[in-house]
Amino acid sequence: MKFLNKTAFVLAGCTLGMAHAWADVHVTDPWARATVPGQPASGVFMQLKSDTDVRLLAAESQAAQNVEIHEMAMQNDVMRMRQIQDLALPAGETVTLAPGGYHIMLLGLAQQLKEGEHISVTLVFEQDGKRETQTLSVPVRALTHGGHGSAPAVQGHGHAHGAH
Ligand SMILES: [Cu+2]
Repeated sequence: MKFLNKTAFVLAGCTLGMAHAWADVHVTDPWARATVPGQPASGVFMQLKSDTDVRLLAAESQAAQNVEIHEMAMQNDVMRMRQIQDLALPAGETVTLAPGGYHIMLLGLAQQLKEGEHISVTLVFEQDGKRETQTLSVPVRALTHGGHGSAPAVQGHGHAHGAH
């Protein structure tokens, strides 16, 4: 009896979940970092919050040849970035993509990203094996740094780590 009750409860939960067809992922304050001429890569940042458990699987943009999801992590006392397969968005939690942390990496930029312009970035989410996309108009902003201009580009494997 106890078992049956529990089953009924779980089923009810599923039905409720299906009622609001798909995850509502709220995107707050998206921005892409402005680049200097010839700079091959840049990052896109934002805050993501989903009502249900969702994963960010990928991102796409006309602005770059390749778009990857990256994280920054300490490795032998050096901050390095690496590609991750996906980024979990636990229900109700705000996940921040910011310089020095998770970011969407634009590799092979089609052109310079200038402050004030917008680029189109499509996010691909997955929930229960289903995919949904959300396309954002992302403003380009310069990083307000204390120093002069952008950090020098350090050659990593393929792209400039200094661009972060
Ligand atoms: Cu990166």
